[in-house]
Amino acid sequence: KTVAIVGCPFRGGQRKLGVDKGPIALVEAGLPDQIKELGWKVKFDGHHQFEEISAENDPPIGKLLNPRLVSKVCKAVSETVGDHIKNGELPLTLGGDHSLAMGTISGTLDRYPEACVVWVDAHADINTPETTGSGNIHGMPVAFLMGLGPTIPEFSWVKPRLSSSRIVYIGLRDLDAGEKRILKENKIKAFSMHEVDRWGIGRVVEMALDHVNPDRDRPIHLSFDVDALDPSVAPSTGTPVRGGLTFREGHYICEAVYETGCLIALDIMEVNPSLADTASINQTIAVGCSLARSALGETLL
Ligand code: DIR
Ligand code: MN
Ligand code: MN
Ligand code: MN
Repeated sequence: KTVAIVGCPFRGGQRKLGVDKGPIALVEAGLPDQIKELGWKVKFDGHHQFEEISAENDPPIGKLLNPRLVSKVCKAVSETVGDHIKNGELPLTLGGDHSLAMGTISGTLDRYPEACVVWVDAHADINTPETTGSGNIHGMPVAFLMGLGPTIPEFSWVKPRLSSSRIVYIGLRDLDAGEKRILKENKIKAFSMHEVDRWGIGRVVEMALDHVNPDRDRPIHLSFDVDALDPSVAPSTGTPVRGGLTFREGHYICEAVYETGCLIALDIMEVNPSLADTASINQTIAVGCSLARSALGETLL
């Protein structure tokens, strides 16, 4: 069993500086060695080097910001993730902003068309190029993966293969009006913080997995945006939203997904080691590492 770390120092899917330093910080904090201690072989040969596309060569397409850059980076990431899965390795992608999941999940679906996605986030990241208010593509990867919204030739490599029944959300609490409509129209299962409060995280994860993976026989791609956690737990992230998951709730999700034995790809996204004081930054980096460890088999006993 081998984990392949895919470090993605990328911030082009949103406007804030610093999230491209997330993967570097997670690795420098010792994540590769921590994963080795869990009994995995770890492959990491440096962070992804992305070719630059200068801003003047990448004007907006409609409202989309940095569209050619995001597309090119995500395409490269999808190939890398797909290759690791083909080699029998479990790709752990470190973001970077969450637009990268367009790449990671495309790579997963290339190898496992039947895979399901557990998306843990304060946000649904399902705006289309038409519904987006911000133009930030990190708010849109799920729409691209599902083929919602208009066709953008620059993103034609993204095959619309993720069906609405194969994704489930946990942790939502900050959706745009268009996103709420899209979730309803497509009958997408979502457990917001309201459901976490009502049922508790144990029942929520069980119901979430029952929905996307009733017989626990489908491969699972876990895409974890650290802003799903409460800002008191993960303060150093680009779009913190109060009322989030506790430290234990976040880790419980990872532990429960690991326990299924179905995890085949993992994303830890939106750690931004520049948006707070040193203590908060270190706290957020540490939590990024411990979420990854929990999803890879670390137990409390
Ligand atoms: C908002 C915020 N829905 C947008 N999305 C964020 O820009 O589309 N996603 N922050 O992580
Ligand atoms: Mn996100
Ligand atoms: Mn988010
Ligand atoms: Mn975000």
